[in-house]
Amino acid sequence: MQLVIGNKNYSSWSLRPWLLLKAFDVPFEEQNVSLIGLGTPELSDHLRQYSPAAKVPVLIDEDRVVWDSLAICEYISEQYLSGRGWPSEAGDRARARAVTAEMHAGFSAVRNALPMNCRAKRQVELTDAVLADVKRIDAIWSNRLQKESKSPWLFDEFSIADCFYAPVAFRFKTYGIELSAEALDYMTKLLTHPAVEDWLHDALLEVEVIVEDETGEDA
Ligand SMILES: N[C@@H](CCC(=O)N[C@@H](CS)C(=O)NCC(=O)O)C(=O)O
Repeated sequence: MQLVIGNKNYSSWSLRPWLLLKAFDVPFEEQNVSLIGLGTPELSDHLRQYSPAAKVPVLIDEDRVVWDSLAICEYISEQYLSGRGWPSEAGDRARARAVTAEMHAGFSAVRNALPMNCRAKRQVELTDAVLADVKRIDAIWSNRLQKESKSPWLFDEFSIADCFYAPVAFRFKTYGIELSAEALDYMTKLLTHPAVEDWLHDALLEVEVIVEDETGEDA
């Protein structure tokens, strides 16, 4: 099985399924594609050789091609984890899917204003829209403490929901976003997950610069 991903320093969408595979020790080969030329027809043509959507990540499992980070995580959970990608309790599972969907389909202000850029330390002006997204993410991260198990993760076990918020943890770290103590605790836990540390290690070895994702003043 192969996972095609973009530059580790920048590709937030790629991190999600990569982290799920690594965290659950599912064997796979990684294929790295440069995202230089983001949004250009040339890059789209290049990416179209892997999937019709011309985006990464893409999972290739023998004759199956799965694109879109959420679809890939669902596929991995079904095919390789007997459903363990999601919480086992139905209510938690529904909530995990809901917060994952919020990340997948929303938070566009954070996504646009604070591109993932693992190696950088930056300052940006935060608009009201960004602050509103940050507040909601802080609440999602803090609310996990209301569950009985007191697991450090969003639900009882590390899940797809955590994989979806890992790129946000990198974003908040890069731009020095202020969080509540509870949310900061979660962010620290995510950033010190061994698989997340492995991703960062690889990201820091990269030298390519994607100008479209370089935002803000050096901090
Ligand atoms: N909804 C998709 C979005 C994937 C996406 O936008 N990937 C970006 C890289 S992080 C990409 O491939 N961009 C190439 C381009 O826009 O040309 C997913 O969840 O996988």
